[in-house]
Amino acid sequence: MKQKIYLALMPLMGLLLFACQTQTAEIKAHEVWARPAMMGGNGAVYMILHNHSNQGDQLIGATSDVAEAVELHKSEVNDQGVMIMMKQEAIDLPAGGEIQMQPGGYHIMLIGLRKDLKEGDTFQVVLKFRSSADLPLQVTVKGGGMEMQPEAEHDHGSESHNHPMTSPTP
Ligand SMILES: [Cu+2]
Repeated sequence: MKQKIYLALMPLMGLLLFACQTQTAEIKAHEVWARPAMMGGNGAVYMILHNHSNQGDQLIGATSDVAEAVELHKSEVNDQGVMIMMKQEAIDLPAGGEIQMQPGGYHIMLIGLRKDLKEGDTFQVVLKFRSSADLPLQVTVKGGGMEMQPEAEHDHGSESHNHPMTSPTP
C-alpha cells in the first residue's frame, strides 16, 4: 500500500523538479525567460519567484553581464491610460509567497544590452535578496510568437518615465 502511494507521487515529483531550477536556496525561480532584444537596446526578464521558507525576504536587485545596467521595474497603467514603468528599490517576497514577474507587471529590466538576445539564446542573471544568498539563474530567450516590442527604443535613464504603448506589455 505504501509503495503504491509512492509510485503515484512519482510523476508529480518529477514535474516539480523539472519546473524548479535546482537551487540550494529556499527561493526558487520558475519559467525564467526574456524577450528577444537588440544590442544597444533594452530587454526584459520574466519569471515566477517562490519563497518556500517561513522567512519573508525582499528582492533588492539583479546583475547580468549582458547589460550595462539591470533594474527592477514595474509596469503600470496610469490614470491617463498610459503604460508607465517605475523603478522598484525592492519587491516583497513574503514567507510562503511569490513574486510574479510577467509582461504588464514586475520585470527585470536589462538596460543597454551588450549583445543581441535571440530566440533560443541563454544568459545568466543573478538575483540579489535582502536576506537570502545571491541566486544565479539561467534565462532563456523566447519569442513566444509575440512581435518585437518597441521596448528597445525607450530611454530608461530616469527613475520613471511615460511612454504611450500600443500594446499593454511589458
Ligand atoms: Cu522596464
